[in-house]
Formats: sequence, C-alpha cells, structure tokens
Amino acid sequence: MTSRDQILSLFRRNLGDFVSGQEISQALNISRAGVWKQVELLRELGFEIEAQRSRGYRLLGGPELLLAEEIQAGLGNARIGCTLECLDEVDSTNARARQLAEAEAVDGTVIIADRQSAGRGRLGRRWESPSAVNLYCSILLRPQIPVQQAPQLTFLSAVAVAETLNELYHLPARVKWPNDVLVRGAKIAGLLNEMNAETEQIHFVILGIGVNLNMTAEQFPAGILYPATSVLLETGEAIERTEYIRCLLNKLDQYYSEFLVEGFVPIRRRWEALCELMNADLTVMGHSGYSWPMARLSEFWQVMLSRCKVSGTEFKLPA
Ligand code: BTX
Repeated sequence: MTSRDQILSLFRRNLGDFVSGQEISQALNISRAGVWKQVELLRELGFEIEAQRSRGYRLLGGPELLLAEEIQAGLGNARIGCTLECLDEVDSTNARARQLAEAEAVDGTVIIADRQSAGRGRLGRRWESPSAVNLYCSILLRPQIPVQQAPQLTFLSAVAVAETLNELYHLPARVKWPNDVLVRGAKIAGLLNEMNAETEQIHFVILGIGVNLNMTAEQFPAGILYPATSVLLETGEAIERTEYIRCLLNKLDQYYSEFLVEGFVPIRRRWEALCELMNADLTVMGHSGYSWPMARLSEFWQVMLSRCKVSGTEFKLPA
C-alpha cells in the first residue's frame, strides 16, 4: 500500500473522528512533517481534511478512491481477489494482468485501475476509460480445463456483471452474444477475455471487465459504435464503486468455483435467462464473411459451442 492509501484507510476506519498526527506518523512510519505533506497531497486530490492543532486530522469528504484493503475487506476467503492490486492509472488492466501472469501471479489475482490510458475493446477498438467514475478490472485465472472450454468463461463474467447490476440497482441488465451487457439496448459494460495456451493446456485466462458506473453523458466519446449508458445515467444517482466491485468479485468467485466443479451447465442456464435474444430467429455472421440462418438459439448454441467460434462472431437479427 502507498502512504496515501494507508492514510486514507486510517481515516476511513475512524470516519467522523480525529486521528492524531502521532498515530498517523506511527502507522506510516513517517515524520510529523511527512504527515503534513501527505495531508496536503490529499487536499490537492480533492479531499477535504480538517486539521486541529490539539486533536489531529479528520476526513470530511472527497472523491471515492479504490483501495485494495477496503475492497478485500468485503471478500471473505474468496479465491478471486486473494491478491488484489489497485492502480491510479495503467495503460490497460489486461496488459498489466498479462505481465503479472508471466511473473507467476496466482489464480484469482485481480487488477483494478482508476483510469486506463489505453483501455482495449475487441478487434483493436478503444475502451473509453476516464478516471474516478467506472470499473476497469482484469482477473487472472489458471483453470485446469480443456482449451476449447475457455470461451465459456466469457459467459460466466457476463452473467456476474449483469446480475450484480440487477441486484444492486434494480436495472434490467441483459446479456448479448458474446460479450456485451446492455440496459434497455445500450451498452453498460464490455468484456475482453484473453487466453494464453498451448494445444492441450491453458497457461492462463484473463477476464477483462469494464463497467460504466458513474460516467456522465459528456464522457462518452463522439462517434461511438452503439448506444451506451451507465448506472448514473440509468438511475440518476452516483453509486459507490467499492460496493459494486465487492459484489461482482464475490459473484465471480462463487460462479467460478461452481464452474470448476459442475461445468458449464449452471452458467449457461443463467446466461439464457438473461439473454433477450432467446428464441429469436438469428443469423450468425462470421468475420470471414460466412453467414447462416439459425431458427432457434438452442441450435445456435450447439453449432457455436461445438465449433468454439465465440470470439469471432456477432449476432445479426433479421430485418
Ligand atoms: P467492444 O469492441 O465490443 O466495444 C468497443 C466499442 O464500444 C468502441 O469501439 C466504442 O464504439 C464503444 N465504447 C468505447 N468505450 C465505451 C464505454 N466506456 N462504454 C460503452 N461503449 C464504449 C468491449 O469491446 C470490451 C471492453 C473491455 C474493457 C475492459 S476494461 C478492463 C479491461 N482492460 C482493457 O484494456 N479492456 C478491458
């Protein structure tokens, strides 16, 4: 933890109360002048901190920062989030997760960033990632499953993201093949899952998850491909990001454990319950130009899952 995160964590544990300069200096192992400097840095970041000579410092308010310790406090003994890194800024959390994976990071490692300078979508697209409003996270998994089953984890993450939005904010979040989460037809979250494997063996999978939480209309880029939205735009209220992240990681942990024991069937059922295209007539378009009509989604599943073309296809509803 950085000194800033430590001092904020100390303030939050004593919310509403003064924390003496001496207590902070001991907890952080820095001088009293160092404490003052840290307080000034926090004020520059927008935190309102009252200082009283005899009583110390008191946090009155400020932006919501994502702190690893606070997030982990809500995770119990979960495998996902057992190791958790919160960064102010990173190019892409997926790129950071790959670095850590190659340095032997453990199954369940989570990377969260407040802002991404080069957030990635599929096919080289950009994922808009302004600071202090959304969730950008990547989860490193090392499942012992056949390589061709790895795309099933995309469905697992879509289900967890959508159900968490439904449960916490009562939003009608739905899933769309293969990696979008929509509310009333507008994209509220995107998933970018990547894999490193040999023919027979998965080295690691990275679940990249971006969820628009407190993003305002002005923060969406011009020329966006599809309509987009956020929890703030849907409900009119800013939400606490830490609460969403805790619930999401807990759900992912529960479904991942279940997936490892029971396989894909329970996830598939949940996904189908959230999919607004169930029973629609569909045409599946491949990027290489082929297309074929499908009468029912059940057939679609059979064909698609047996061929594992999950990442290379998109739905097109008939006119
Ligand atoms: P996608 O290719 O389906 O969507 C990308 C497209 O969505 C963009 O071309 C743009 O039109 C639109 N878009 C860009 N930003 C947003 C946004 N914030 N909300 C809604 N629409 C947007 C989806 O790719 C996969 C996105 C995964 C993002 C996560 S964030 C954490 C992790 N790290 C990383 O670099 N990517 C993933």
